[in-house]
Amino acid sequence: MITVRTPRPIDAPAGIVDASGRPTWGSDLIMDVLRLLDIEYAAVLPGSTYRGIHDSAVNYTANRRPELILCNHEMITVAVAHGYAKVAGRPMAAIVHNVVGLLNTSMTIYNAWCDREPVLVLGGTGPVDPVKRRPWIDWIHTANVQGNLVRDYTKWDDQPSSLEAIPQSLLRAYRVAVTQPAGPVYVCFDVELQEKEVARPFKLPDAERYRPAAPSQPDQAALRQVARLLVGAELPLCLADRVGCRGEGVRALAALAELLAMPVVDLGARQSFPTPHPLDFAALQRELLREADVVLGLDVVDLEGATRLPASGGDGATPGAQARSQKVISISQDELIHRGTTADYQALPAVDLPVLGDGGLALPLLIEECRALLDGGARGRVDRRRQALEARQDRLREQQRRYVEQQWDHPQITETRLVAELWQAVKGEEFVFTNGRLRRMAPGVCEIPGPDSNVGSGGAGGAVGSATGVALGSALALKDSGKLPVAILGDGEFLASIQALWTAAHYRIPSLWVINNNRSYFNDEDHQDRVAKMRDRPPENRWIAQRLENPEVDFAAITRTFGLAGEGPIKSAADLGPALSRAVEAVKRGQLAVVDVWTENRSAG
Ligand SMILES: Cc1ncc(C[n+]2csc(CCOP(=O)(O)OP(=O)(O)O)c2C)c(N)n1
Ligand SMILES: [Mg+2]
Repeated sequence: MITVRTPRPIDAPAGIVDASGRPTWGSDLIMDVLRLLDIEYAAVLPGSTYRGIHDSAVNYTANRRPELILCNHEMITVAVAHGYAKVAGRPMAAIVHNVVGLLNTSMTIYNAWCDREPVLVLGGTGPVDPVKRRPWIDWIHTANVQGNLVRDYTKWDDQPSSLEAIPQSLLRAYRVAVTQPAGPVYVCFDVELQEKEVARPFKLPDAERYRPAAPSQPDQAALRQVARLLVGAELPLCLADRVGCRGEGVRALAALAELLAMPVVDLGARQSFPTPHPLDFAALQRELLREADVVLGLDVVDLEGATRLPASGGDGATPGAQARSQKVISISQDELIHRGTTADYQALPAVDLPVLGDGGLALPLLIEECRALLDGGARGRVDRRRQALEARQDRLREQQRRYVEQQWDHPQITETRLVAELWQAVKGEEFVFTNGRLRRMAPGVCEIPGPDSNVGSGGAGGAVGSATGVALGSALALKDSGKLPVAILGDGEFLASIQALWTAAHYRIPSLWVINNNRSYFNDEDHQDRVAKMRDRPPENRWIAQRLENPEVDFAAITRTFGLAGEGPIKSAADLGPALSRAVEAVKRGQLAVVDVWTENRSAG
């Protein structure tokens, strides 16, 4: 438990702050509405096109709710807001400079879009009126229409053209962003509108009357059909991905799984199904898919991919569930957000029983429906299944233990050993994993007790650039919670937005970041190896323009230049445990700590 409380706010304004509560300028009004929406933070990288908003944030709302969080690249502002939303379950703002700042955010907006997380992206432009523009600079920093730059991967965008339109625009933006499926929105404010005087007293709307609707519950009759299939199944299998919008869904899923003795495969996009649970079978996804007669998909991002089995030859290209006599149920509402621009909607899955709605909300109703159907015969099947699965779980744990053993003493530290040592250092704490594929790196090692201990790893696969900011934003949401945020970052991911350390240092955002430093963009080194072999060319060249060697980056030294705790580079497994323990202590003192671990350059192919 982290006990240190950091003083807040960190950057308190000096001098006269307008505490009148009456907006004088357009941008005061913008801040009033952000207050109404109770936006806690706004991540910023400054720019003159929103200087009005910046002044109001400091001198009108006194840098409190929202408090400005200065970042050093616009992509980090949005990534921070994305990570915050994953933990807090509500949006914060990211405010960015006109065209150039917005263009810098584009990948991380897309990442939040694919993760279906709400972010309130705000920005300035202009002056929109060409007559008011200064030569050159105001022209290159004005777009027609600015929202177009991110329209394809935001849920909505707007550019209010009068003071009266500001509250409506922001209230709608918030509502659209958080309504499920959630996503980022963008609102642009003409510099002139921000700096326009509010001539008459302005009555702010009653935000209560513009609240977002609750997520939609699936149709009860459809759930009754789902229950019939599940209860009648020989082996029902649950593929669980986002499982509704927040952790309650995962908790209800555990109850349903127990009722039916149904194995659960957590696909990892959002919060975790408890890994110590006897029905956690994430490691046996393919094996169980071959056997299951009913598959229940809960908010699965890529259901077609998740139900696909590799051909016996093993290229992964054979169709999955479609080819077998298996009933597939999908509870999801993702279709409501599909667009044609990018294919983040994934391959079209064959589904026997599609159910539209929030998977998390479906579960309590589904439990009731299943209970009502569980007669003697069904109970007998459930009991037999429970016993068989228990034995299987024991075998699985044994296999995982053996795998960890094999990975233990290598000449260089393996990813598995890294995670195992990290687990020893954090298992006594109230931890939250904010990045890192723990199950893949070290199967069976970490015991994630439930959804509140792991934020999941959904998104656009844009970790190079977004992972560090997302981890920082998750830690920001956990600040003062007493919990220990823990991220495992690749060296490539970390280096792409390493300047996030400044924000962590300035705002005293504690977190433990362990760098899985294989001195390479290894994922792609692996690809080069494969393609060279396919072409009968020398795979020995796979390292060129992939390795981060000569010079190797000293992440711990860089970290220390920000006044933060840096450990490493750790090259020997014996040094890892003590370094991690020291780092955990630094985090408890309210600091971010980086542990740079030199891991194995796995041999490709
Ligand atoms: C924005 C972006 N650029 C490039 C990639 C391609 N890519 C995927 S993983 C990866 C390597 C990342 O390196 P690192 O974080 O060190 O992880 P490693 O593969 O070495 O474990 C790259 C370059 C990407 N996914 N996103
Ligand atoms: Mg790497």
